[in-house]
Amino acid sequence: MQHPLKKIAGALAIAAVALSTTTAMARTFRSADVHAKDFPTNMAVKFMGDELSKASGGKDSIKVFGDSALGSEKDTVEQVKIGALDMVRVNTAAFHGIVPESMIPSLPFLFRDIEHFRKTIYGPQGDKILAAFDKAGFIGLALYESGARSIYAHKAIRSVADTKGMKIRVQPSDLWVSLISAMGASATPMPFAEVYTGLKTGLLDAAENNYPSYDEAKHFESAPVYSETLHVMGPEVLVFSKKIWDTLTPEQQSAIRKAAKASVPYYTTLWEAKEKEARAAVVKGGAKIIPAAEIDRKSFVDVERPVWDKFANTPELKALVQDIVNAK
Ligand code: GTR
Repeated sequence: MQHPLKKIAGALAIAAVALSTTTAMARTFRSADVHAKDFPTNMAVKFMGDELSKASGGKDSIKVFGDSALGSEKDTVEQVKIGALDMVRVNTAAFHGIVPESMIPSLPFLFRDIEHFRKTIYGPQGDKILAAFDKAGFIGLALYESGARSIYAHKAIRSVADTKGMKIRVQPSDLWVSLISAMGASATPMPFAEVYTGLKTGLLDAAENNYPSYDEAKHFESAPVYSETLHVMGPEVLVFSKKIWDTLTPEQQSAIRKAAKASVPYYTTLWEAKEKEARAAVVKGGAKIIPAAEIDRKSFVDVERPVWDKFANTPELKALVQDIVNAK
């Protein structure tokens, strides 16, 4: 017969295991963003939080901090790296110096159109890019489209010659500096939250972004001509701190991954509507649009091709570029 104490110890051990697998500590994950609360990126992370909350019976949730409240993209990426912050949604540009694969979708004129982008970035090539965040200490959860970026200034830009000598704000990234320098312009790296003042004070002649950011940050007030150069379609990325991830149960980890995946189609619908709405809003606010049909795209493509070779500079990165280019 089993000793009564042994029996109790056995029961306790079983109870402890049950406790550790079913009662992971309830968590509210904090996620940072530079955009306002109602911007599609934040709405997507909020949606993800609701999904996660449902999946965990109300235990796990996400709180979004928008408007650069926790700092610039660079600052918040650093906080996530050391485990001081759980999550962050940034443009892939914020990872160019940390995850080489994140540079690839920012290569100028890489995607033929949005269908080409979706097929690859929401497909196997995007999965490869997300997986690459792991070795840098991040869990890549989702990539979200960001439309195409175009240059805005006081004057129209119709060919690359028009950008000569202009001071153009870029996201802090070597690729971005090279890309704008290749146009013959002078690249000024600066966090997103400072661009409004930079344009207003004349420190900058121009900046570049998609319609929703151009509208949200009111950049059209001082740079009212938006020329559809459509030079980069680099996506947004949502990452989780690997330091914190490793403290979670496998159940929590898979619920987070699942909720992040579910947020992508939700985001895409919001984004499509937002692009149209923002384009109309800037026109209403006084902006003038130079449509893509009036831009000498070839003049830009010709100067930008060397940027591909400079940054896609390993056999693996070159293969990834080729894989995207070849996707039909
Ligand atoms: C936006 C992007 C932001 C930020 C910003 C910028 O399109 O959503 O994450 O990267 O551009 O230019 O700094």
